[in-house]
Amino acid sequence: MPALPHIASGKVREIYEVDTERLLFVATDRISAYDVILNQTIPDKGRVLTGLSLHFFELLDAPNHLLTMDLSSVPGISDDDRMELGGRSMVVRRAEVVPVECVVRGYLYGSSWREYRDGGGPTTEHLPPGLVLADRLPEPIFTPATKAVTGHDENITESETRSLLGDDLYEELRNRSIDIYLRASDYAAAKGVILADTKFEFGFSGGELLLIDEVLTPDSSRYWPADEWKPGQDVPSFDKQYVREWLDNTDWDRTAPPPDLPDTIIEGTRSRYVEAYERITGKGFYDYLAGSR
Ligand code: PZK
Repeated sequence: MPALPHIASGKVREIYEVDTERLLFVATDRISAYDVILNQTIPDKGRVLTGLSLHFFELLDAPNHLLTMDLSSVPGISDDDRMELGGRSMVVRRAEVVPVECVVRGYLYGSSWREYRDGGGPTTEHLPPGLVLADRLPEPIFTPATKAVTGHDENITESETRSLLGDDLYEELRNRSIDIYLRASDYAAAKGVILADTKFEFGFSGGELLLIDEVLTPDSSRYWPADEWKPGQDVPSFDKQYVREWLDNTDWDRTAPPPDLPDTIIEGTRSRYVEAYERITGKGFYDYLAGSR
């Protein structure tokens, strides 16, 4: 997109280099479902996610990589780029990425539920017996993962993580991650939303440990409408359930290429993202858009 050196591509995000100290972190409108990138984009999805990250960076007031949303400070951004990138991009402080995904879980779901059901694994070391799918945990647990070669995250034990990072950094990341999870989940609960789990990334810059990447977005977190949560049952996710249900009613085998999404499903998915932004932040999405251009 912009005429800046490209540093990295994620499934739905891109990173460019601004200078030696700064990166441009861009959330695209791409969407993945069942780990496959769909053929269609969801208009405004990247701005919804960036707006949510911005909201939580401001709310949490924890040391983080955000420098500015103002792209006029970035050399090499054309007016066309600014139209395309505005509201979906953050100028961030370049950091040394800690090679561990800091996952915090308050509920038993996803890969952790599967480990638990199948006799235990790295994420279930500290869990009592007798829990059911989607149960609330007695207290939030820190369940780090590493990027595996497959691109899939691989859960690792506490002792593996301590060996990788050292005890001091392990404990710092665990304490910070759980503290942020507790604050964000209390905040979400007041809006009728359960923050089931979330993933943070951290990096070092100038000797300081910073929260980096996106924070508390629906792509990095599992948000549930509180009134749809029932222990023992699957819980529909806020944002992606609608597109998943449409995909489930096709004959798609969940390997690439996925089927094309009809316009009605694209539009329905977009409104669910916008609704998630408005419900979680309590702010109008159109006000965010107006302020971001
Ligand atoms: C960084 N990623 C993951 C995210 C991708 C890859 N502040 C930072 N400093 C240095 N590196 C990173 C960050 C951040 N955030 C994050 N990779 C590098 C990632 C989005 C898209 F392709």
